[in-house]
Amino acid sequence: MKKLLLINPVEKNRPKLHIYFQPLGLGIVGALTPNSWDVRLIDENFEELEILDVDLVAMTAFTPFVKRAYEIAAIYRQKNIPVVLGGFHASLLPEEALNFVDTVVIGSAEGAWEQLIIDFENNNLKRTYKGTNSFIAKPRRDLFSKNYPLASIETLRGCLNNCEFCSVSTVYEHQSVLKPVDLVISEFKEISHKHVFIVDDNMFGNRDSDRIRAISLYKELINNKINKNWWGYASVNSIAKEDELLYWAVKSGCYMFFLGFEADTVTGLKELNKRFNMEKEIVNYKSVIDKLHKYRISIFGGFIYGMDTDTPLALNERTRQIMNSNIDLPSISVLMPYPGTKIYKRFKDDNRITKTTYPDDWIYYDYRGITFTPKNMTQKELSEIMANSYKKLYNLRSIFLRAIRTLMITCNIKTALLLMSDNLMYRDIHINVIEPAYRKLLKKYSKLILKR
Ligand code: B12
Ligand code: SF4
Repeated sequence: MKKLLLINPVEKNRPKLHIYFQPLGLGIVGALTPNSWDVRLIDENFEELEILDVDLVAMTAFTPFVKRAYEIAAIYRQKNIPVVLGGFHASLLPEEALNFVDTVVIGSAEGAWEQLIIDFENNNLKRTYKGTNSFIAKPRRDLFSKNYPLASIETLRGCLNNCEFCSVSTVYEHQSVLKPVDLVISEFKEISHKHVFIVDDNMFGNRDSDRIRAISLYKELINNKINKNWWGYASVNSIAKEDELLYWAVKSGCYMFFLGFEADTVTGLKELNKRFNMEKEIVNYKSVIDKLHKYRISIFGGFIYGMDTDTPLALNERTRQIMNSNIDLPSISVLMPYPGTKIYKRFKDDNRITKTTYPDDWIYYDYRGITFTPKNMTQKELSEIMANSYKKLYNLRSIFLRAIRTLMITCNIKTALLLMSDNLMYRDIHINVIEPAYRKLLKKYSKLILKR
């Protein structure tokens, strides 16, 4: 029997938010592998890397974890075991990846992995494969570590929008495909976790057919008595119009939506090519927030700092606006020029990318790094603004008051506790003031709530 080793590489010494999210891509690769193969997954979120005697190694990697993937590849390649890399970073920079691994899979695993296995068995492994954006197999959930406190599921892939900072449309070539509802339901039936994260970038999609499908999916979750608590991403514009959708979403178990607000100004949204967050050239987030709260859905709101239209004054004002908003779980991050995005190209052309010693510097392309020269402030100023904003957003008083507000809005103690633990987790990541003993307690506590 041939042996395939899947590895989820994790860069150590960086914030550990990823320990909540199962590596779905590797689960799909496992599912596409013929039964005649023995498949094992080493997940560095929870396990130490082992050097095993296998026939083939396959890894996934986000940009900030790719350096670790290359390190692991070197170890296995030294033993003459071929290494394949897939996922976002390798899809965006296949030439770079090919310097460190034997084969790169660009885009989806589907349509590429099956051929790769045939070629491998025939001693004819190619350098690159390209997948097709489709749903063929359910991820092999038995491969995932039991330590993940919530399950992840995909119901659509890709996005038709074109935000300047985002790599999704590049990797999936501006397509968006829907997973058939019956396949999603049968996947939900295999999930034992009580809490589920729907990873789709834009749950309601862009087309009317996407919305109709979303409603039928929520109805089927109810008809099939799936009975999970779930959260997912939605775009501000689609959610503002969607009473029927919100009604069924909440009935089917939705307790939170992540909304990419990004900026609070018209100029900022235009810069990001995210005009669709505005209504008639006006940024009116309050009505969107109120609408979700009317349905007792809590809000995880994302904002970007450091755009060319941002000044120190404007950023302090953004923080003030977030503090005064009713967002239940605010998340702010520095604009990040990921490879393959339009913003990366623009900054590179202007000589503004400052972390360029690749692959080592890819580790900074995560929540905490500042990798470019901002236009209206220095990197130091931006870093100070971030630090001050984190302190304001995640001080214990703010977190506590936010939890009370969430409780009043959602009338759900579990949601309020869960969001409080998420806010504390962000405090831990960004301010780093939690003692190890409390950190352990926090982990246990959030696991306990997630189980119910
Ligand atoms: C869930 C998620 C997370 C989770 C973690 C998920 C995990 N498994 O670890 C969390 C919230 C922690 C997270 C964190 C981050 N994320 Co994230 N995340 C996602 C999201 C929304 C879904 C991922 C997912 O499960 N998709 C479904 C699975 C099936 O897709 P997939 O893993 O990509 O796999 C498919 C293909 O890539 C391919 N494939 C993948 N691996 C392999 C391996 C092999 C061998 C093969 C053949 C194929 C293959 O096949 C799969 C389909 O068949 C994506 C957006 C998206 N559309 O994917 C962003 C996304 C992947 N994240 C992104 C980023 C930038 C980040 C952060 C760096 C954010 C930040 N600023 O810090 C951090 C990095 C981690 C850290 N520092 O802790 C970017 C990646 C850009 C890049 N260049 O790497 C994305 C694309 C979002 C975006 N809009 O740009 N993320
Ligand atoms: S809407 Fe979201 S997933 Fe789509 S391009 Fe914009 S940021 Fe990316």
